[in-house]
Amino acid sequence: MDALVTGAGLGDLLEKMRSGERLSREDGLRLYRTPDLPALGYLADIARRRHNGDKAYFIYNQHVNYSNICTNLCKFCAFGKEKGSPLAYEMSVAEVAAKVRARLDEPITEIHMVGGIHPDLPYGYYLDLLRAIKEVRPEVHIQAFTCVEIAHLAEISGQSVEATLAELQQAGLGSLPGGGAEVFSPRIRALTCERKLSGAGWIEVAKTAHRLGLRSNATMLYGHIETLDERLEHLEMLREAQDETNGFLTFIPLAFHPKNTEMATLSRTTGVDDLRNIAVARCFLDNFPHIKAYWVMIGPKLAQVALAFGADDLDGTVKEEVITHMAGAETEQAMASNRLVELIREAGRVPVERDTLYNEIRVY
Ligand code: V47
Repeated sequence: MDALVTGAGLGDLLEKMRSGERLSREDGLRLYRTPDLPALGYLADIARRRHNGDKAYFIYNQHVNYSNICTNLCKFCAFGKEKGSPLAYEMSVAEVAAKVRARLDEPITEIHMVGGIHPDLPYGYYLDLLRAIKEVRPEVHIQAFTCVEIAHLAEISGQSVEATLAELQQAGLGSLPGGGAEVFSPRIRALTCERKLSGAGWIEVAKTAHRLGLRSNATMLYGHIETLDERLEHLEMLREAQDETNGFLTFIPLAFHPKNTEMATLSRTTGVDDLRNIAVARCFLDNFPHIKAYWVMIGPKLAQVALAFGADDLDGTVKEEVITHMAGAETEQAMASNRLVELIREAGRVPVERDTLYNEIRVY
């Protein structure tokens, strides 16, 4: 296998991966550009093994999207709708509580809850959502509100991001999901999501959360109009932030789904690019403990293969995925836990059910 990597002209990077030496942006570009996917996968597997050994993770989680009403209306998003649109919805606190209550007989350990940037829901609504979920399911970990939503909540609460996060934490918030990061480049944000919190703003909210002891995830929405340089700029900003706070748990590359968006003329991502993003992320983000292959976006089959290209996590049961399905995802909206176990085992890894913070719940 070493010969494969040397033959691809990546022998120096093999040395770097083995010694744990940090990759430069130029190294990252070479990895993105190599046509030799098996060589790239081999390099990423060295890094994956160092971080996670034989283990691959999944979680028993439930997604809840309290509202799709959004003032940002990003061009790549099919989920967000203007208030008054026939497809717009918002759930009351009681409705969200009912969604959680309906699955009390399932061993769910995490509620993943995000929504749009709503023009007029009051700050108290968000605190009540957290409190209501905790009342129905006291043990559950609530991973909710992207950095973009947190910045909005700080604005409507009239407080600093830090004070807002502390209050949300008090009401039951356990950690932040990785959405809303998109591509940090100001060029991409101007072209695709001009009203959204800036990349630097996103990083600042994440770092503030980390300083309060709240862990968070990070994502990158790839496969639209971004360049390879812009992908690496994004990864480098995450790596630098992680050097400072060590608060990120996992990185999740999100494959762009064009259907029903304002960018619907673009094609879907390819399998090669999906694997490449996982592998480059695993090689480049040397300070991230986990890399997730989100089966909803790349399909369970490719997510399973991604376990040999740097990923160590398949996300989870999900239960009711909306955001990607509005944009044309053809995957199921939920996955049985025994299927996740089988996918992992067949890939030669030890399946581990984890909680949000990667504590092991059950080793299979
Ligand atoms: O914030 C929006 C992205 C995100 C599209 O933290 C799209 O563990 C693809 O962040 N095609 C939501 N992506 C999903 C997300 C997530 C999912 C699973 C796990 C975690 C985690 C986070 O999806 C949005 C946005 O960045 N998105 N539209 C689209 N058309």
